[in-house]
Amino acid sequence: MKNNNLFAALRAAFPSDLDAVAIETGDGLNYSWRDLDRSTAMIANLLVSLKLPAGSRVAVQVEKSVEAVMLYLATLRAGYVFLPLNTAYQSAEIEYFIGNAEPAVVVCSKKNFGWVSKIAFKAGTHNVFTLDDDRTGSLLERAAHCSDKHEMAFVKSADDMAAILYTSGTTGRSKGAMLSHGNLLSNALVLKDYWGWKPGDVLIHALPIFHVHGLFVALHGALINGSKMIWLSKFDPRLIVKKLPEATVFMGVPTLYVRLLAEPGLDKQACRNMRLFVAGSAPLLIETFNEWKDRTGHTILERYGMSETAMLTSNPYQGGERRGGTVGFALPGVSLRVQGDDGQTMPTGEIGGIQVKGPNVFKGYWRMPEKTKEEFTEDGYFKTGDVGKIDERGYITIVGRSKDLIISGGYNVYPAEIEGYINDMPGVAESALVGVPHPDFGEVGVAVVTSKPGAAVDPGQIVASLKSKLANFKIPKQCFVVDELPRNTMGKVQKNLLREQHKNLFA
Ligand code: MLC
Ligand code: AMP
Repeated sequence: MKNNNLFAALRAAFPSDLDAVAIETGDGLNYSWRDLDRSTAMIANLLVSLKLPAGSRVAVQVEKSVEAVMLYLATLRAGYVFLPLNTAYQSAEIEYFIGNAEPAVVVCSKKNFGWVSKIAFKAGTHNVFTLDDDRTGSLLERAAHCSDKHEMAFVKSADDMAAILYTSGTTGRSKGAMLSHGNLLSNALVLKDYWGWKPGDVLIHALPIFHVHGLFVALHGALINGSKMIWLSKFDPRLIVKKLPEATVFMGVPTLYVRLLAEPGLDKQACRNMRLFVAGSAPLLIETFNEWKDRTGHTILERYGMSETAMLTSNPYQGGERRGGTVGFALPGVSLRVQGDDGQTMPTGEIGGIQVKGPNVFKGYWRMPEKTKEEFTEDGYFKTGDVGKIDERGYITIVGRSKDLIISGGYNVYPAEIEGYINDMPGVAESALVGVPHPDFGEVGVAVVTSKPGAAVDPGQIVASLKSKLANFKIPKQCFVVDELPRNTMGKVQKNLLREQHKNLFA
């Protein structure tokens, strides 16, 4: 019987020369494919020694490092479920995720062990390890005593869960999108082919590894092709420009491209060996697309995806034009349609809700069957919450979102969450968070707040108070206190008017 473990496919793609370099870090350390094999075996053996029940979640909030990748691969290898968490999350956020996911293992950085372990123990987690980006921590200390031979866990069904990614989705609190081994493998294989991965490719990996883009699209892309990665723990545009001549593939959110364009060293010569620049996670401005072409001679390939589905569409790698402002075509195996409010399929060029189906589409939200049901149509399409259109040549353009979501520098900010915190502050009557254009982050949140009669509310204090509770990228970049919020006849706050009013704040 076939083992559906995603790790089996990734391991099978390792090159025959296991001593070749698999990962080179920004500070010059080299890891061979053999190192990856042995270290993932040791960590997998440590996990197995804990005698965790099947389907156990391994929640991880650590700085980016090669060892963090090994932990991810080891979790797959041992047959458990990986749950990555943004390093910017603070205690209230972590408390929610750990409480909701009930992981059997939590791995955090040493500096956070005190508060994270308290939260974990309260939620019934008995195993809390530490891992720092300097290759220290109790996880590796314990794994060092384990064998470097490990028999991969047998994954019976491709539908078995491999990872949970928390996402704000369309409404409500963060929900855990359950991604299966089959979801992730099918997407990796489709992209390997569609983007023309080939022997000798070298990927510059500069994205965080707690979201789809860095963890799945970039990492799986290189691994399933047996390609070397230049592994940068932080996004450092100058270092990337320096490393470009050694690489062939780069992936980034639009903010990364904007910041790279500000580097004087970015030119055709630096990009002479590159064959592919991929952008996604947020809309890429046509100005950035054009400027990149002028400076480097390369046409950025824009693609579209989400946590619940991994990659859905892509501009062509070859055999067609990469059109700026569009996200290309539905990937092979993905069925994508644009639907109107009455459930009718929209004619060419007309705008509607984007719905998708395919082997890459997740099975549902963790322990939320009702919510899952709401997000799927009766004929099995997932409602993405994105609004778009398809032109006469089949190119898909995303024109907006029906979900109330701000995407800032590639990170999702869910206004209802921030508004909830602001509304609970003393003296505040109500609030609205809207996204406005920003030259660096693409879009940022701006808070508009009203006070209770007679109360004096200080915008600076609101921001300071949010900073103590929430991940930094969620903090509004500006806060205004006003007499009232604009409303329509139904009494609903007109966020479009607020967006319009503040659209030039950062111009
Ligand atoms: C950092 N800051 C942000 C921010 N990132 N503000 C708004 N939006 C962001 N994304 C703020 C911090 O709050 C802080 O403010 C200041 O910038 C410096 O913080 P930093 O951590 O030093 O920032 P920096 O390292 O420069 O990070 C910027 C970045 C990072 C663009 C490199 O945000 C990033 O890596 N983004 C990529 C996100 C990503 O991978 N998304 C993929 C999602 S997957 P202060 O005031 O505290 O100083 C997905 C599906 C798909 O969407 O299709 O791919
Ligand atoms: P996440 O929930 O973090 O997975 O974010 C997914 C969302 O990012 C999608 O639903 C889109 O709204 C947005 N997104 C991803 N790629 C693109 C893109 N190329 N252009 C516009 N929006 C994008």
